[in-house]
Amino acid sequence: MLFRRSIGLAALATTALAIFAPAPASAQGELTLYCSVQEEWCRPVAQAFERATGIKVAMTRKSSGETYAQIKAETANPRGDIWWGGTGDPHLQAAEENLTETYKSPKLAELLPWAAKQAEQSKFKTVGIYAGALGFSFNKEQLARKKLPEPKCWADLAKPEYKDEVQVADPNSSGTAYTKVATLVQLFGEAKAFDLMKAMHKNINQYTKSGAAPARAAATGESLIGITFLHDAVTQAVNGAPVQIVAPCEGTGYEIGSMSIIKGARNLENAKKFYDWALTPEMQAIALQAKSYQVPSNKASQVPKESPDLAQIKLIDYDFAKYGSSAERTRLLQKWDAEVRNAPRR
Ligand code: S7P
Repeated sequence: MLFRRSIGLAALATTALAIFAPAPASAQGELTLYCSVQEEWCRPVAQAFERATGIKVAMTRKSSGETYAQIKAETANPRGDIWWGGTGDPHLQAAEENLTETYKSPKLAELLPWAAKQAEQSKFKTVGIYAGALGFSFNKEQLARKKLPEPKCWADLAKPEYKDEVQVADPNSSGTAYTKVATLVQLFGEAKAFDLMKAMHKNINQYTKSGAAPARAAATGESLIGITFLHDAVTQAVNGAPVQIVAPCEGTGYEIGSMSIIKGARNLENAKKFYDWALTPEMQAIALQAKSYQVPSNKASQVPKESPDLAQIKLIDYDFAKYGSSAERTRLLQKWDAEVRNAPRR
């Protein structure tokens, strides 16, 4: 996959004016937005869409796995219109299970190949909106105080000297943590990956609900090490936290953050309006205000200078078709619950 830094600022000016023009006087209806990025990014997105269109947005923020489960639970009586953000695997699973609508946005031609491929692969039931690599960060001050060596590799996180020093989310609720499970399986093979996760389990101080929480815990020193997407650790570094960000030495996986229209959406036309808007460079630029440093999917979007340079990271050829399939995601989560979550910690 080709990740590139693209700049198209000049091209944005005209559409930017249209997108951020004052709200039309008359109300244009409603939109129920299920948002799976950080709250700090969800809020300005909802507000900017309201300003641009006059459509009233009811937004709920939940992690990727939780949102997938909610949409599935609401199949008989869908409440959400659009699911924006969150890792691609559960969006692909929702597509396969026919929980999301087919939509070919006129904006698809403006997307980078990895984002358009996500749409083609799902028969246009989801689409890529950003990308980001997985890794970890550690608190440099705590590391020095505890006189511990710098962790550089996935395998280091299983070493006894890091007992109770590692935090990661639960892959059932968190797309980030499921990406970690799928990444380790693809890097090491399933048997070795599960052995590694069982060994790491002894070092885990908490399985959080949200994927980005461990980056905040590493930033404050509540946990020495946090496994997250690298861009979530960059947010902490930009805020001045004493963290070191690590792309693991063995290589790592990545996400294609995605967006899907929910099957049976009550406000389908408004969901399509949001979808088209969310693929524009103007909308994708809101990420920067929210200190979110993923690589955006529109070719003309500016990649923030703070974003981890994916071309410089040893990325695996993540098999989204397999690890985003209903059978594989369900199987791996059950196996993780049985063999890792419930494994002894001593
Ligand atoms: O906004 C940051 C981010 O890491 O959060 C999304 C994530 O799926 C939501 O958190 P969960 O791990 O709790 O599901 C990512 O898609 C996104 O890059």
